[in-house]
Amino acid sequence: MLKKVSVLTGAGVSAESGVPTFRDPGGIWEKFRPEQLANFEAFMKDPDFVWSWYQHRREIMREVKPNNGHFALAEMEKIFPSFSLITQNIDNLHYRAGSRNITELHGNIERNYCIKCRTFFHEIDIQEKKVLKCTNCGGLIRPDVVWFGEMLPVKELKYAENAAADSDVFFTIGTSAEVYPAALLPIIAKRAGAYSVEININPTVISFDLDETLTGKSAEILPELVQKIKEIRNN
Ligand code: BJW
Ligand code: ZN
Repeated sequence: MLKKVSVLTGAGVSAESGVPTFRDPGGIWEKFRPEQLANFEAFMKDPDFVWSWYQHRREIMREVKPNNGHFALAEMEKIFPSFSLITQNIDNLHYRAGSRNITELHGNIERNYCIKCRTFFHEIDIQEKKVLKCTNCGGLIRPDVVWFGEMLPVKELKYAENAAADSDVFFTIGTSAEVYPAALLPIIAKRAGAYSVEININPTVISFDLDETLTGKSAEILPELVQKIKEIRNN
């Protein structure tokens, strides 16, 4: 019996909720290149601009709801004795769908901290288009997300690498697998002997390295998959 199942998700999982992806046509990076916005230098150069972009995305993320793909993953957590959900997403939708064992590799847009004294700020007025200043020290407040050139959170990355290496089955869902080190996780899992499955609407740079690719929308494929797993387990 399959005991250890791990999943890596990316922006595609939230696409059907209405959250734009990064690298698809119509995605975020069509208007703004990542190096313009998702790095610390850009923030220091024009904090109000980068801040207003995150405020815009907070607005979107507060309006949207988890989709059937998120809910199916939350159900899978209840089915398998060991289930790790590793996400690159910062949008909280896995949590809102009921998943609990979540490892966030790229942070969370609802958390923010002062770049000087590291005080955290969770309640952000989304109307505020200019960057907020720390009430303790006056430092700039930034979102607690991982920008290019920044280290991923050490504990989370270690957990993800161990889970990948220890999986019987590893799912890679809705990610272009172009951003490292997250993109290495499916490869770590495959090399360690996991049955590696990708779910995506398009082929990706890692498709040929994996055992199986299920082509289609995660919000459609994942509920069908959960249904099948339940049928197999009931027989
Ligand atoms: C659907 C669907 C549907 C659509 N159903 N599917 C090794 C080689 C080269 C470079 C590097 C390297 N190691 C590190 C680097 C540098 C860099 C990097 O990876 N660069 C690459 C671009 C080459 N990495 C870093 O800098 C990382 N830090 C690091 O490595 O630290 C150590 C270090 C420091 C300094 C020097 C060297 C090492 C940090 C990476 C941080 C990434 N941050 C972002 C922004 C987060 C905050 C924010 O949101 O604003 O994270 S970038 C962005 O990309 C975001 C995402 O989490 C991440 C991945 O994107 P994702 O989720 O895959 O989205 P898309 O749009 O790319 O793909 C969507 C997919 O869904 C597509 O495939 C669609 O087909 C599919 N899809 N609808 C199913 N309905
Ligand atoms: Zn401060």
